Amino acid sequence: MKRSVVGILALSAMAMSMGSAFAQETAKGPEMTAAEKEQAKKIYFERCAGCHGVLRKGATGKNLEPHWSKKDKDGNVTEGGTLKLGQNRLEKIIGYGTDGGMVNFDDILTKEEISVISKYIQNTPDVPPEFSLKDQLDSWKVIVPVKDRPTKQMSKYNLKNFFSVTLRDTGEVALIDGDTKNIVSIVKTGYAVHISRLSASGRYVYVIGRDGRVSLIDLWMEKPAVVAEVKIAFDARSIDTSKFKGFEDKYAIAGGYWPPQYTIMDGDTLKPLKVISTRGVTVDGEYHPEPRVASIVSSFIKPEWVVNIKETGQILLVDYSDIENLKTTTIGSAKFLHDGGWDASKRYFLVAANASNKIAAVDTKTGKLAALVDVAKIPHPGRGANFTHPKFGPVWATGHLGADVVTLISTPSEKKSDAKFKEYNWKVVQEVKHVPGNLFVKTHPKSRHLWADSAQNSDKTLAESVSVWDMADLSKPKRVINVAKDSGMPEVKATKRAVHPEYSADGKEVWISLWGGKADQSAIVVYDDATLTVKKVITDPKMITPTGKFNVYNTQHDIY
Ligand code: DHE
Repeated sequence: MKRSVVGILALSAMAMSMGSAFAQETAKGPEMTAAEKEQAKKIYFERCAGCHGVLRKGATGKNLEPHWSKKDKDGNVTEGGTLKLGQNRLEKIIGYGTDGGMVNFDDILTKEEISVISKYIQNTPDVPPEFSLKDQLDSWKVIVPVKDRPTKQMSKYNLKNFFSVTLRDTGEVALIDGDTKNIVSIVKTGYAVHISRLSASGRYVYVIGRDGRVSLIDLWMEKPAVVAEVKIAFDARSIDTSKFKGFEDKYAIAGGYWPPQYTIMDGDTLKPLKVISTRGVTVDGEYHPEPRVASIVSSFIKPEWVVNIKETGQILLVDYSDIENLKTTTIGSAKFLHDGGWDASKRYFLVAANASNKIAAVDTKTGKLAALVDVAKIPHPGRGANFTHPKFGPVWATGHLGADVVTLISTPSEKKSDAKFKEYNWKVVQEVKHVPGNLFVKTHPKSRHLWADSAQNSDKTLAESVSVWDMADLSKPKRVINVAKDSGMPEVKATKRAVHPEYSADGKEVWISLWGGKADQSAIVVYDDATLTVKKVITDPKMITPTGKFNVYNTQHDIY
């Protein structure tokens, strides 16, 4: 209870600080009281900005500007902005969702909240302030200086099999020992941490909150704890570290949604060193004021980060060998870049251009676009899944939010024995039947199974279940596992979304989160990958809204 109050206060403070520099409203939307506006601003940040953008120009979600309109080739208006849609229609869309991929919010927001947010989006968008290097330095805190940190691991844990687990709505991360399944430590972080990434050495966990707060966790301490913190943006999703030989643990990089920029930091203190704006021109040649930083990954081939810019569709290769004289290669791909992962060789990074229904593959060796592959509606791979297909050789898999297939794309391999598969490279070689609403797919080099959730499916039973295929014979029927039932937790009205399969370090277990209501005790269900039976249900009163889970070894080495 105490924790969630603190979280709400922090958010309100942030919403207020953003509010101080907001522009005057110009659209004549419905009248709102100051209290309603504050309430709506917070809801918009927490629930809407991720898909629709702070300036509401649209990305994964539609444009939500009051006066926006879409015209056909004859100049007839085919779709209108929020003012044209009006209060009643907006309330229905927000409450019940749409076939176009908008999820329903009637189980998350009250009727009154839906009414307030519907009014808010008929008014001109607020423009939040910028966040400079100085602002970032002012927020920077080294809690345990490097000289006071351990020089070797102080505990006896098998750190390789630790899991960093996002407790979304409490603004915390749980560190769980994968061998015993005990929660070793719960650390306070930014709001709704999005991802955890590991330093090259596997010693540090870097996490980023949606509120842009980066926390550095030192696993070598007797009880792992946060040793440094910095705020790099008001709204953010991505983080990674420098992994190229000679730069291990030297730098970290985090990407902002608002302001649209990325920050390069010291790896072991998080001191912000350099801020680079991503505002610029889309692949269609139009200026965009809010090109947000989506996924970031560290190359193993060069001292470079692959930084994917959502709205412009530009993939940046940022060379960190000399950050004073930063060199960046800009590769045009397709708009609305989101999440992605490496192919099996770790030479190609495949990223979903989700609202373009494409996967872009960048060759990090040549620094060029290798392919732009058409896939089904709204691909959402997480980091994807790599395996050797019996007929088509090495493939990378992505699921979809808007379509009922898991798509397999053939990826190049330099192995002589794979030369026969070259003709398939960068082609969709198979679409495996699934259901819409799939967020994450996962496998492991030692496994014969491919796992996929369906967490965003509108059917409660499907959202609470995962599907598993035998990769040796994908024509065999998939096994559908009801994770909520397997957990033995009491049935409640709110959907407990089964989300984000993650393997243990040895590839023998698969962990699935049950993402329940924001006040409900929830669980992680651990399956034996060979038998597909429950091995353990990890639950605790503090286990609230677990979502992403990141196994230390697999995340450190990009194994998926
Ligand atoms: Fe995510 C990855 C953005 C909603 C859980 N998510 C990512 C990445 C981006 C992103 C850019 C890639 C980061 C990287 O690799 O560097 N996510 C967004 C959004 O903009 C969006 C659609 C809306 C929002 O408001 O945030 C969104 N994401 C969600 C959720 O609602 C999820 C399911 C639950 C949660 O915790 O919020 C969620 N996203 C995740 C997870 C990953 C992720 C677990 C990392 C997957 C991995 O295995 O690497």
